[in-house]
Amino acid sequence: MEKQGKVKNGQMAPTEKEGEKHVVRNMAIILLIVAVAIAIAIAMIVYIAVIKECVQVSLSSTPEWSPYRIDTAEAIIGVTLGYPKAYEEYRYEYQAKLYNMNIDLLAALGNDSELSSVTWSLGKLAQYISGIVVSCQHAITVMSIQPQYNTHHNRSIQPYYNNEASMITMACTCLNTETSSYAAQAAADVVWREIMNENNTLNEYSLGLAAQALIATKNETFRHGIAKSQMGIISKLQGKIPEIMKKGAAVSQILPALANSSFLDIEIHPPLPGVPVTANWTLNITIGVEDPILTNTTRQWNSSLLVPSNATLLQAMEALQNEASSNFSFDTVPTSFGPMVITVYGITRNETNMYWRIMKAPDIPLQTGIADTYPQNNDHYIFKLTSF
Ligand code: B12
Repeated sequence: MEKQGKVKNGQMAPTEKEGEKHVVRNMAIILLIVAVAIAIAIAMIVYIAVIKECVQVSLSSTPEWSPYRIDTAEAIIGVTLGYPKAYEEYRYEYQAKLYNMNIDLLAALGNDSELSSVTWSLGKLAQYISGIVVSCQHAITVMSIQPQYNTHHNRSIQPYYNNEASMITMACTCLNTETSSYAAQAAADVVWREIMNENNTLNEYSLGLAAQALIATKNETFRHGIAKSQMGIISKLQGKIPEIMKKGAAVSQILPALANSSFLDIEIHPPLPGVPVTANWTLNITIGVEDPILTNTTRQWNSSLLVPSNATLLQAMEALQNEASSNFSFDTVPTSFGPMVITVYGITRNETNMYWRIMKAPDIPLQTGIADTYPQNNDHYIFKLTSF
């Protein structure tokens, strides 16, 4: 027979068994809370370790900033948002990337408020938005982006459109007008649905952008979607950080997302102190142009150029182009490998079957592009229009 509970203060007092049950339940709850707290602490340690490894890889591998290196801008944005302490902890490496970046960005916006020139092409909305935010030019219309969204959001959602929806969410959230807020909400819903879709095929880049977009909305209902994207990123980064974090785009899309921030938060970071201008030196260089295909042209320039120490071939070519007496000119397009030469001395290659091959005289093809080649005194380079 079960023991009956005693009457205490007019109420049934719990039996000994019930009392034991209470103690066990309380212990279980306490253990659960401790386990959850430990799990959260471990997750935070893992996140911070991953973020720090990403920052180190990015800072040691991203080329220094120059107006054509939008990938460096992306890396700086990503590192700053993902790990604001980077400025203190990796001061030298960080500053090396920052050279003139802000000034160039503001100058570019001043000359071309929609950053429509080819240098800023490739749909680099990340820079566009950051540029707007950093330079406080909120009045610039991002409305031009909205029609893109309207045309796309009725189609089936491909990962590509998901990236676009993420960027539109951030752009329209940044604008913060009545119409743009509506567009931001609609775009954020697209992003959220794709994240919650168990069969989504988003890679770490798209997951990063998606998380940033949802973070930017500051809408609590997206919290689960944000956490899901972050966990997806962590699992995709496993063992691949050294490879992935070499790309500025990866740093800017992934790091802020892991640190619960978005491109729009760039405005909360105060302007950073400038870096000293590097000393100039004189570089003697010969640059030749050979076009046996379109215009049958051969030209050569022997010059002494004033360039920063350790200048790239790109910087030397800019210096030559800027010399009043030289009629040398060239043009490039941004690519994932940096600026690619498409025009020399007014001759533009036909994209479908030609390129400007760059050789160290007499005929050794360069193994890197003009932004990653460092000429020595008396070097001779040849740009030869070549069919493929
Ligand atoms: C195909 C190819 C080319 C083609 C591209 C044209 C075309 N319609 O396909 C042509 C022949 C033009 C070319 C040229 C050069 N290339 Co190339 N090219 C490649 C290759 C085999 C594949 C690139 C690709 O299609 N990627 C896929 C597409 C989807 O990605 P993408 O980013 O949009 O591709 C574009 C850029 O890669 C760009 N591109 C191609 N090569 C280069 C090189 C540089 C320096 C730049 C800035 C851009 C660039 O053209 C692609 C098409 O638009 C890569 C090797 C590889 N596996 O990556 C080498 C590679 C990128 N090229 C290389 C080099 C060195 C050159 C040249 C500098 C060679 C030279 N001495 O002239 C020139 C560029 C000169 C210039 N004008 O600035 C190196 C770059 C190394 C580096 N870290 O900088 C690579 C990695 C080969 C290697 N391992 O040495 N290339």
